Amino acid sequence: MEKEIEKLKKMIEESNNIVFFGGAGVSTESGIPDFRSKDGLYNQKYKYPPEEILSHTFFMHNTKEFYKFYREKMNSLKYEPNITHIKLAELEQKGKVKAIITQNIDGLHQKVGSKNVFELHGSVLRNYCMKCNKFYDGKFIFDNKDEIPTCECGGIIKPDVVLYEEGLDDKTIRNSIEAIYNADLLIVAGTSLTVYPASGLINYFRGRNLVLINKDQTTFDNKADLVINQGLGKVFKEIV
Ligand code: CNA
Repeated sequence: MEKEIEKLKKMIEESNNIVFFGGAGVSTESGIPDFRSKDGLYNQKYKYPPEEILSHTFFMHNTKEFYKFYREKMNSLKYEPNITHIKLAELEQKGKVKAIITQNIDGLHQKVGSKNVFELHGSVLRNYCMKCNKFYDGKFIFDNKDEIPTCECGGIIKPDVVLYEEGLDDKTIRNSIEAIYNADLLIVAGTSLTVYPASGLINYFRGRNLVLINKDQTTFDNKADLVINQGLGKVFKEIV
């Protein structure tokens, strides 16, 4: 592991256009469970499978049940950024990291000061009325005592989160592809790379080094120049 981290440090030193592509594993050390680890949400028992609850159809037809799960499991306001978020923000400040592309919806990269963050799956911190489009912040949704949060116009409020069956935002995808295409070092971390189309974006990488950091193996490991099967905190605390 030491040798691998030394290798990563050297790659970071030699690179001036790093892009970080992350998933739920980036925030597990903040206390937010991921989906597919053994203690992730998909391995816990609910009345409905989480994939079903987090779908557009379920939101439209079982809004009350959706919000019950969503408030219990998706409230990132309670959590703080960890060492990985912090180090990435520092690397951006130094001009090394040019973009963070995240599948996370928790807003923790921005909370610690990262600026160029592309949120492929949206954010729990943004919510809009489905009727008049009025904006509501995360606190409004998570602190709301109503079973279904409703706008002053009477419309139902929906999180700006990409649910299953919904498409990704075009501009976010274009920006992400451009960032990945121009990167000389792509660090892919804390993602099982099983959610499409997000995971397909890393195929646009043309740069020198592709690094994969994940506790478990992924199907992309054989494409990488360096694979580190380790917790992210352990790795990033070594990165200056
Ligand atoms: P996933 O499928 O749950 O995979 C997470 C991966 O991270 C797994 O392969 C784990 O082995 C790995 N992992 C977990 N903890 C660590 C760690 N400390 N260090 C290194 N690796 C670790 O999650 P993906 O992001 O791949 O799937 C995409 C979904 C998950 C997106 O739609 C997200 O919106 C969704 N999600 C987001 C959050 C969040 O915003 N924090 C939480 C849970 C799920």
